[in-house]
Amino acid sequence: MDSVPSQNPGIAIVGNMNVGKSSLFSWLSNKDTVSMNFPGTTVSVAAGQIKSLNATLYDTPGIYSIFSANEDEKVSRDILLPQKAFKQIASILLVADAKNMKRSLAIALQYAEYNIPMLVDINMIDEAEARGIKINFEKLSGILGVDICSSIAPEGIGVRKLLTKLKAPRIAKKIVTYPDWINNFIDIIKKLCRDTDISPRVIGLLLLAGDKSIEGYLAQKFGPELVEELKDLAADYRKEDTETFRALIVNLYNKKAEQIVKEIQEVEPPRRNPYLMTFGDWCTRLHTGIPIAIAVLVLVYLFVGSFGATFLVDKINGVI
Ligand SMILES: Nc1nc2c(ncn2[C@@H]2O[C@H](COP(=O)(O)OP(=O)(O)OP(=O)(O)O)[C@@H](O)[C@H]2O)c(=O)[nH]1
Ligand SMILES: [Mg+2]
Repeated sequence: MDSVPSQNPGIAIVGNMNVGKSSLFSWLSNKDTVSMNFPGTTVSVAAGQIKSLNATLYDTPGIYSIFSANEDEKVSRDILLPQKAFKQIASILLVADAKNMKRSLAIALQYAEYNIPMLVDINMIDEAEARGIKINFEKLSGILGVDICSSIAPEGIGVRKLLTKLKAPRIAKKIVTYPDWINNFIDIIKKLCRDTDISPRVIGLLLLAGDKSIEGYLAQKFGPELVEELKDLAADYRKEDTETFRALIVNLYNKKAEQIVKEIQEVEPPRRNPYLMTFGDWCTRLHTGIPIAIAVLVLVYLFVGSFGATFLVDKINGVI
């Protein structure tokens, strides 16, 4: 891999849709943000500066999978390839939704394949807590091999620690196991495509998925002949069409993510008073609810009629 430029590197905020990426972006970057059109698309990407790190931060659209062909999602993946108007991405800030760790980890495992230093921020911890979701951050850090932060983005909670941890993000472990034929194809890529800006593993996976952006990148770097050869080779290895491959590979990430969630997450239903819960149930049932309503009315009558109208009025008259 090419060495990471030390002067004003790029940091990409990535993650699923609606997880709080843009909210965090506004806390992390300075006020002078600009909106930049991503080459070959109608998608705009917000760019801002993180002064303390001397880095440019990019806010990307939400992504379901790096193998999606959707224009918005393509941007969140292709920003990791060298782009003229953008700084080379030296690290990734992956924003996860604490309420939906399976979906968030599935995408984290995919970005891990890029071999670009990554920091995972688990956002929306307020909403997760309200649902009784407890996440073991330390265990997750051990499994993924990266630091884990947490935040409540709209309130800026967790942002300071995030900035500190962004100084030295780590390269994630590669923990998804692929079938042998995929590993064999990746080995060929390792031999044929040297000194690439992203890892040969992800190049191999994207070629098998029929991704046009990676074909364009390789054509520019190694010439169109090699790309045609690699495309034919990918089709031979894959046997099925690219859509079937994408479904297979996304399923692998989802399964691994599900397995991790079982190890790192506990869900405790919010504790409620059992007596109050039983009383609430009685109130909502017809045969118990009506007597309760009558009893409440009688109590109100006794309170207002006997205590208020007789006792209190007599007392007040006595005082006057
Ligand atoms: N309760 C709570 N709400 C949050 C948190 N972070 C973000 N939100 C809310 O979630 C919504 C989506 O936040 P965004 O920052 O736009 O999310 P995004 O990831 O940029 O969304 P896309 O760009 O559409 O993928 C907004 O209404 C935020 O106010 C959080 O930590 N807690
Ligand atoms: Mg956004």
